[in-house]
Amino acid sequence: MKRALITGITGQDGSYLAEFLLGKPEYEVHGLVRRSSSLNRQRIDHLFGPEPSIRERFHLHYADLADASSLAGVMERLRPDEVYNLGAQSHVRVSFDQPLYTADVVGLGTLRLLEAVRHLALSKPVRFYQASSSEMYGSAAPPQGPNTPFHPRSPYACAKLYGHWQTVNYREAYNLFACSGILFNHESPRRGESFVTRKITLGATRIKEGLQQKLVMGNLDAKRDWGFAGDYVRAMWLMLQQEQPDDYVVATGETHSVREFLEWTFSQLDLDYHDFVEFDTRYTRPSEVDVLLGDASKARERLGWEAEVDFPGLVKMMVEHDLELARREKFAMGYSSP
Ligand code: NDP
Ligand code: GDR
Repeated sequence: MKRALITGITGQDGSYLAEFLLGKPEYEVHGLVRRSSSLNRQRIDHLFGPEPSIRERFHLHYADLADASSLAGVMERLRPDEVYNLGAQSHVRVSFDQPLYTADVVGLGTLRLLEAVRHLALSKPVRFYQASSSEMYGSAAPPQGPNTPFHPRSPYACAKLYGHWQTVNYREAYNLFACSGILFNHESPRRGESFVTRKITLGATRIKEGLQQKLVMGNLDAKRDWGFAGDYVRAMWLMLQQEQPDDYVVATGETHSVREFLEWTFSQLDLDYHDFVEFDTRYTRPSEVDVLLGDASKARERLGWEAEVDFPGLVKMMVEHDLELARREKFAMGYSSP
């Protein structure tokens, strides 16, 4: 059996990656979880379902990226073959309100985990994946690819850049099999509710069902290269299966504005977004990333990776999912049958 350890397993990507690896019979998957006052495992609960061949290969352990001793303990106990570092305070806007916390978990947290991996690598081979981000390119002109200089524009992006360079340095200094995946935005029906795509699909479908009157948004002109999270976790795994460790950009190569995402979503529901969307500076950022557009040609050529879900397919998938949620919510409130 191959043993994988995932930080951030309760998040969007962690849940898709766990599913993807458990779909391979040779993998045992271990995830790190944090203690919270109420359970937040909705994205992975189904993996503890009736299928014993999955359930028996899936395990959770308490640890925190802020706590080096917990990481070292888990690493020694489990001795994994692959480590995927997906844990993070991943919200860019929130990182302006909590810059030190974000730097600690996202930046130093990566270093803490790398140290634990380095110690393990003294006694067995281990491969490490770092969840780097297109936010590291910040204000660099599009398209952004492996040779584009970084120019981060938020505490989150600065912390990710620190984690990225530590990953590169551990590869060079200690000959560690460490890869950094510079992933552009990727979304899904499991996307956190406060990221812009999910906020839009949740809001528009609730408006359609009469559960909400308006949607209050920030900068509609920002452009992002949006893909489907399910496609992107495949790229993470592929990076760790290569002969040599390297860094890769993962993106669709298409960019769309937040306004376009609104248009596509509302028009799918036969609504006009102009009738429902309001602006509030509460949702703008002190410094913005205007345009992200990734060049994933290296990932295509070396990993054979391709995005399978396109922009219209992504919007449709999210709208259909959230419309069903809104209908259930309405039914639960006693409006009508579903
Ligand atoms: P989410 O915000 O959905 O998930 C983040 C995960 O990190 C959650 O499981 C969360 O746990 C966990 N976490 C937060 N703080 C800590 C901590 N102190 N110790 C351990 N775990 C912690 O993020 P995504 O799944 O969208 O993203 C996965 C990774 O990829 C992140 O590192 C993100 O920054 C990065 N990334 C994401 C992109 C995207 O478009 N989605 C693009 C590029 C990079 P809990 O549930 O307890 O809060
Ligand atoms: P981003 O994602 O900052 O790119 O980081 P987010 O969805 O939060 O914002 C995308 C763009 O939309 C604009 N925007 C709004 N954003 C939010 N959240 N809420 C709003 O109401 C709103 N209105 C407009 C933003 O200003 C921004 O320009 C995501 C995260 O997943 C990171 O962890 C990851 O590293 C990057 O993607 C790649």
